[in-house]
Amino acid sequence: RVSLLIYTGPDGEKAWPKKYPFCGGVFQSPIDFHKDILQYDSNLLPLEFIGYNVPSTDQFTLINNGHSVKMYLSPTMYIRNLPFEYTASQLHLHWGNRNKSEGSEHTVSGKHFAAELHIVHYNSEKYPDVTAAMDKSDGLAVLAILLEIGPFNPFYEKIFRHFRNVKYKDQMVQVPGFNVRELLPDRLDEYYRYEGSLTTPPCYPSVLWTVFRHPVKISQDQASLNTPTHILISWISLAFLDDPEPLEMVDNFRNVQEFHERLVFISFR
Ligand code: SG5
Ligand code: ZN
Repeated sequence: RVSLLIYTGPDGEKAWPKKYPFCGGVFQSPIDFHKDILQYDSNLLPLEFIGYNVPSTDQFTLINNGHSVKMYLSPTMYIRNLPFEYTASQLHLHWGNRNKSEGSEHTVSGKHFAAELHIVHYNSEKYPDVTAAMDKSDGLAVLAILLEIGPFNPFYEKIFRHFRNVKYKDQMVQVPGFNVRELLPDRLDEYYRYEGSLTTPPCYPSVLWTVFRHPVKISQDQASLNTPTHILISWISLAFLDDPEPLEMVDNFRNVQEFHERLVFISFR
């Protein structure tokens, strides 16, 4: 049986620190962005995305590992305008469930968004791969995109349309390359920046977070909220455990963490 990442109940996130001490430590993520902790920083430039326009002749591997689904990115994709050069590793999503449209990890003034996309990068100037980087304080940079319900989003559909083919554990498909920049909001200049952690065990405090201020819209159908007939073809309940007893993977977001004595820097006033 695969080890399931559990968010609620006796083995839920409150119990993570027992096995994973970092989860009870400092610099934890996600957090709530509220005005008392925000500080404008004029040095925060828009990030530059190199190699993000991936030709359709290249492929991304999309895989269901039994507790979530992730898409490996191309090692030719990297970000500039951070303290180091960070190379793309994979992207994944956090979401809620059909009955409530709250699945984001970060919140803004206490408000959740429907879901949150994470694009994980590692410091390729100092470390050979994401595994070597993930427990180092300057190891990772994650971009977070808040998702809300709106019109159909053709760019996210380039991923979502393949989810029906990775419904079960260990299924894998190849996704034709596309411009990953199109998953990001139009405005790249406005974002929250802080030093935090992985939002899942082992919760290493190794992540330089960039959370874009402006959410991106996907449709209700794409999110599958309140549309049980779409369950089979969308990301909301993709992650099944071993057959024959499939279990929906829902509400895979961590609650916001305490943020004492720290500041979030913002690129906007
Ligand atoms: C998800 O979030 C990801 C992890 C990721 C953590 O649990 O899981 C998936 O996408 C399904 C496998 O990614 C992996 O396990 C791939 C190595 O952990 C990492 O990215 C470690 C470097 C935590 O990442 S997050 O803080 O951005 N949420
Ligand atoms: Zn994540």
